[in-house]
Amino acid sequence: MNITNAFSFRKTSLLVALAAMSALTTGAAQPAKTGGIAIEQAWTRATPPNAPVAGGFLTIRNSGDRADRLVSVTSPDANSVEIHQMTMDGGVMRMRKLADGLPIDAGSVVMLKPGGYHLMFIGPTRPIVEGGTVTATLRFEKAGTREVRFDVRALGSSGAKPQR
Ligand SMILES: [Cu+2]
Repeated sequence: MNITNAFSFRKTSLLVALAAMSALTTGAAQPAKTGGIAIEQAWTRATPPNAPVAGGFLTIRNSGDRADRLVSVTSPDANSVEIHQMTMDGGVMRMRKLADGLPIDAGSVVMLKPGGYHLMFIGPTRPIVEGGTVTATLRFEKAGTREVRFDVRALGSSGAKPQR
């Protein structure tokens, strides 16, 4: 694919994505509920061109009286999405995939943020640019699936806690 084709393909994808997203709820402005699960403050970070991964951050609130679990995530904007945990290992930050998903206890609020739990968008299928959005479908064991829109913040944006 030459540069001209790559550009027009990306532009078309972006337009299609924008059209599709108008039907979705937004994580930041309108927390939507399914069962006891509410998603808030979903955001990601702009990435340099051809970045292999991008982090996804959000707050999951379980106002119900039963424990739930985020079991899997898919996105049209990435080849795959994993649920990761960042840990300190001998002074080195490492991340690992949570193979069994992320437990969301009854009545709890779980924050996915830089330096902690996060979603990992692996192999973005289009550039993730500031001011844009990334969409994903989160599947919970009990609450079912949720469409979430992640606002794209500036490259290097750290949220509440610096990652570097
Ligand atoms: Cu990760």
